[in-house]
Amino acid sequence: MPVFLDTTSADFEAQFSALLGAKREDSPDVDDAVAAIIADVKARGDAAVIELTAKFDRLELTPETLAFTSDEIDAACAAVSREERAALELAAERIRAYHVRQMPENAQWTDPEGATLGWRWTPVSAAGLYVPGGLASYPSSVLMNAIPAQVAGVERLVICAPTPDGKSNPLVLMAARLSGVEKVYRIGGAQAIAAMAHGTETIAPVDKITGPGNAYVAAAKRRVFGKVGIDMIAGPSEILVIADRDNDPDWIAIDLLSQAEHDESAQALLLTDDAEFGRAVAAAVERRLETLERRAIAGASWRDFGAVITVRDLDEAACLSNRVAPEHLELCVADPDALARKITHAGAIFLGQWTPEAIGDYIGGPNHVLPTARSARFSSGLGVHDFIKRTTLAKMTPQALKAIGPAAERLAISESLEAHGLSIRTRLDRLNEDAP
Ligand code: HSO
Ligand code: ZN
Repeated sequence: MPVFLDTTSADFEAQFSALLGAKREDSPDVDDAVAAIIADVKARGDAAVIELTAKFDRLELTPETLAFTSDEIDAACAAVSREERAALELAAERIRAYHVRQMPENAQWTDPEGATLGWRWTPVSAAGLYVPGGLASYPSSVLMNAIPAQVAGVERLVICAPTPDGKSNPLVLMAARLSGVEKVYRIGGAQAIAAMAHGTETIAPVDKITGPGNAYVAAAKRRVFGKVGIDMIAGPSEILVIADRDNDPDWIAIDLLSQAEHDESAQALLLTDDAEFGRAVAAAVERRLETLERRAIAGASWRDFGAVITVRDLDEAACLSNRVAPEHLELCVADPDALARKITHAGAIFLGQWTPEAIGDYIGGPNHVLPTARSARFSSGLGVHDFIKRTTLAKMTPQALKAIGPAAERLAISESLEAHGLSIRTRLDRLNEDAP
């Protein structure tokens, strides 16, 4: 059973704080092992990657077989059913259309002093995407990571996807092909992150690494940060649903379970202004859990971290939701647009009862790589911004330098940086000499 809270009860604050502060993930300390793997790959390149892959994935590779060949990818694509291909293509198209609109504009203007200023966006040259093996090998995540990079104009995009015992996921390869990925390497773990960050004889280094992974991958991403850029360190999935009584309890129940089934540490929360409706949803969850394929995972998540919270009204629900800053927020209420205006911290908002969160996981268009663990307070989901950087521009005319240079010189002198001051003064002096 999840916890049942009521904002009118005296101990609500304590219970809610406990819910917010619950440590959902015990991250094993793998940092020493990861440091050793990275050092090994740095020192021995391909040989280290190949040895580690044999050890961890029981797969014997050579420098020639590190990456899938184009023929192998063709064969994998041919194994994908027509329906799956069509679904993946529609998803790719919609995700692309959304992210194209995300591209920010360059800017340039001339201010009253005559200084021309601005900025210009340029893509990173090469990006590497990590795709986990096993249970969490999601083709949809390939699209969500690769397409923003492609839209941003990243020239070289590669994937590392472990294939334990040589088993690969054809849909992952198909998604890679649909999103302009140049090479897919069949390697994983910290060794894959190290190879992408530092490069080996056959794997060219990239500038930015994105994508989810296990504790080893997360630790490796933290360690290579600085040498390369990384996206976020994603935690277990979360969903918060705000629903009024005019919903089918079963719909809400299954929405909660849709994120609970990702991980035993996932968190699903329901906020409702009707206690009876809350109990009906909880009962529907139990019914669904009797048959759901992933009932062991979803059930554990719901039991350990789930909650049904009765609120006084929807305004209070919005306030509490903002304190949670959930990864996903569903607004199943009569006027979802009005309620959405009160939401200040959430990774993604799904408005109205016809917008289940799962639409956003696959096909809506927005990205499904979103901030977890309350980090929506200060960060956003993956997008084209993660693959571009801003270069600032400044151009002075003699008049502009004359107008604003003396203040710069003054500050340089105050900072005891003589050459700084002189680089301005010499020019100002010339302008004064040249003046009639
Ligand atoms: N909901 C997950 C992403 C995903 N769902 C992939 C299905 N496949 C991110 O929180
Ligand atoms: Zn999901």
